[in-house]
Amino acid sequence: MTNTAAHVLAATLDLHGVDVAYCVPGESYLPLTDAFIDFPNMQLVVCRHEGGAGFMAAAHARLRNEPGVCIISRGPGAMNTAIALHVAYHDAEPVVFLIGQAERDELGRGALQEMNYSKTFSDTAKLVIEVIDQSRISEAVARAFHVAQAGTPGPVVVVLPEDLLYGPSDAEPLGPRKKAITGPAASDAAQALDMLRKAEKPLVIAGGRLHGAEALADFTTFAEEFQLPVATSQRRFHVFDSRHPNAAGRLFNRAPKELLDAMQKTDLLLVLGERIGPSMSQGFTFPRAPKPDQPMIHVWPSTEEVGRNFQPELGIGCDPHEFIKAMRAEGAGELPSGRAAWVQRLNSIHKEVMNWTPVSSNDGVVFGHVVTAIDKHMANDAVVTCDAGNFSSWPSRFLNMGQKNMFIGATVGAMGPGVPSGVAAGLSTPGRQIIVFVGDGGALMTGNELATAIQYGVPIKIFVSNNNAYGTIRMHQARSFPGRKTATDLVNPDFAAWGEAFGAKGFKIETEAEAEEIVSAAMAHDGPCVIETRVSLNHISPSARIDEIEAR
Ligand SMILES: Cc1ncc(C[n+]2csc(CCOP(=O)(O)OP(=O)(O)O)c2C)c(N)n1
Ligand SMILES: [Mg+2]
Repeated sequence: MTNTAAHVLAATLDLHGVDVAYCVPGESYLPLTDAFIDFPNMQLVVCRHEGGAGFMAAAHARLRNEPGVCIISRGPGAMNTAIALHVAYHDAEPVVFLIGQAERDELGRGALQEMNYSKTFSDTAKLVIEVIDQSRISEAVARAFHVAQAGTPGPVVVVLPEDLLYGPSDAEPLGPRKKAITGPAASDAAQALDMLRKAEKPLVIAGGRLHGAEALADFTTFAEEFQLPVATSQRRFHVFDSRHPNAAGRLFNRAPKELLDAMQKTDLLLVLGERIGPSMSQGFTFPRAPKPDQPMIHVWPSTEEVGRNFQPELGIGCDPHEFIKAMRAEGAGELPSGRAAWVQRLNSIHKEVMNWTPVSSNDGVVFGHVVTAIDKHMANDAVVTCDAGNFSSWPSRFLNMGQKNMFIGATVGAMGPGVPSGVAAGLSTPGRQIIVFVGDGGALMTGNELATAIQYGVPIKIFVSNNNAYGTIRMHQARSFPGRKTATDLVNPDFAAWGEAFGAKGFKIETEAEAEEIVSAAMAHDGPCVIETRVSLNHISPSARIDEIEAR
């Protein structure tokens, strides 16, 4: 039987194990939305903005360690999702974007909503596949899934002309290609082992390519066996338990000086499963680019990447879990006698840094009161999602995380992923507690996806830190242009009422004294909640106050 190309495409998604895809529908791909009806195993989630749909697909990729799927309409829809492509590219998330296109016989005339995706996404997609013939539809989609995951993961765009989707196709639906698992070469493994055994003060910086219960458990055992202190990289805090005695802190944006000073005494950096971006590396200073101050082993699943920005002593382009297995197979042997004390020293600084001494302010609740209350009520497998903004510095610093948790936020610092990622957590890995952190700025960028949460019954808890400002930018103004505040004040809705209008339960925290009780009530509520905190703008982060910055 001859099917439409859209049907073959849907069958190919099905063979790839896709059970949830995120979309905003468009007339440019009607046959594909229709084909989903014949594949009841695949849930097509309808979102409110293509940026939201894209963020959900990227969060799916992180949650499940497999490609997320985002289906959107041509031109305007594609432009709305551009932010998610940018995030997926920088954050190395495998996402397949299926995007509509004008009809083939009109291309080049400036047809309705036509655009050149190869040009537009040349900087934010690993690959743009323009499907030109319906006989090649399954091949194109299978290639997209493969390329999205291979080496450094990232987004792949598949361009689908409208007429092509309606057209007949005899193409055989294709399943996934087996993922190549790469291990370290024997000589590299031997060198790494030697370096790890000899170092007096090694330090592991662990990142988001360490994924899944088995890899993370092996990682913990590896750190214990080899007496390694472990720091986690920006917004990948769950890869090592913050309460473990080998925990050595978090390398979020502007990590505390006392921690960095201690870490910099390391004589061997092992950067494991992280690409080493600007935030985690404190602006390419730790490790320093291009030549790190310390000997460094860099393990990341692409040989191209391990020497691109840095000159590590040893760059290994392999799966980080395979590296761990190779080290554990040989064993730690005899380690320098001072290692335990070194681990303990970093751990004690880490514990100090995570221990918040409560402070108050006369211009609103200091957000630390809310975050420490959340810490007490957070499930050990909760998903925590986060927008960008200074409010995020509180959970980044004070919220404990274990390996069953997952922290999702764009390392590239985009506002907007918080609420959509929370929705994806409920749909891609259902049954978990979902805690979302957003500012008042970010809440009104993509917060409308709360409607999607309500529509699909996702019990998302959205904590809005409301300082009536694009506070981060206000802080930068105080630093660069003291006394000249502009374009950062915001007049906001009542966020608790905003949440209620969608159908969530609204809460408002207006004093620090009520933080604990309201957080407890919201966490106990069996359904979606919006918890607005009227926060201090002045106490913009755990380490910065705007009045102090301005006075300097
Ligand atoms: C999509 C996007 N637009 C703009 C920025 C620049 N930016 C970074 S933080 C910030 C303000 C965030 O405000 P809010 O969400 O209220 O958090 P706050 O900083 O006040 O805690 C802005 C505008 C960005 N990172 N991402
Ligand atoms: Mg704000």
